[in-house]
Amino acid sequence: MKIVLATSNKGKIGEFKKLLPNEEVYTFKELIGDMQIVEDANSFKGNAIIKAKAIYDKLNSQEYIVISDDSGITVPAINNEPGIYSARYAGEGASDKENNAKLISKLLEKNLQITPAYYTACICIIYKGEVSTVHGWMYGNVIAKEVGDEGFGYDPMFIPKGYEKTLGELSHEEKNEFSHRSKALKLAKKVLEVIL
Ligand code: ITT
Repeated sequence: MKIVLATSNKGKIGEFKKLLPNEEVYTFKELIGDMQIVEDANSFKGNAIIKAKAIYDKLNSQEYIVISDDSGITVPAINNEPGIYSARYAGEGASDKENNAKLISKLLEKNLQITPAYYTACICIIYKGEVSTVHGWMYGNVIAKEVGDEGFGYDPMFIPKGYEKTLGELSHEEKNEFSHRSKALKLAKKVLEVIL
């Protein structure tokens, strides 16, 4: 299978490559160069479709399976922020460090050292023009500080359910056993079994 990842996020690319060890995996940049995509839908699913379609249309080939991922962390105690705005919580183009700092300050404003949170991933697959979407979730708690340097994004602030360490302290292999992305990708593989 020739898979094209419709993402520029290095953390996602690393995880997808580990989760798809036996496939030919390309990033869209390797095939068509850089592209700015406006993600203006109001759901993970809507934005995942926008990204996959943009790359599928530009590639203009029946040869590749295009896979996009729209994801984020939701914290119910602070009005479900940052949700679909996770990548740009501290502003357009914000770094992971800046987004984490904003989340920490929002939690501390409400005096929350630890509170429930969950990650969502919506994966969109397009093959020969057919569009499918699947979701995966990972539940746990978010803490008002960063611990560990593994993973990316909000991982140093997230303690998965059943664990006492943050994802920043767990290995890629451990995270990939139960992450929102790996769960969605398992469903995506089932979809591919049907459409291929
Ligand atoms: P692409 O659109 O190019 O895929 P992006 O980073 O802009 O990259 P999203 O709009 O889907 O992608 O935003 C995802 C953000 O959610 C990401 O930047 C992180 O801040 C956060 N996130 C998603 N999955 C995560 C994970 O597994 N670990 C940590 N943070 C994650």
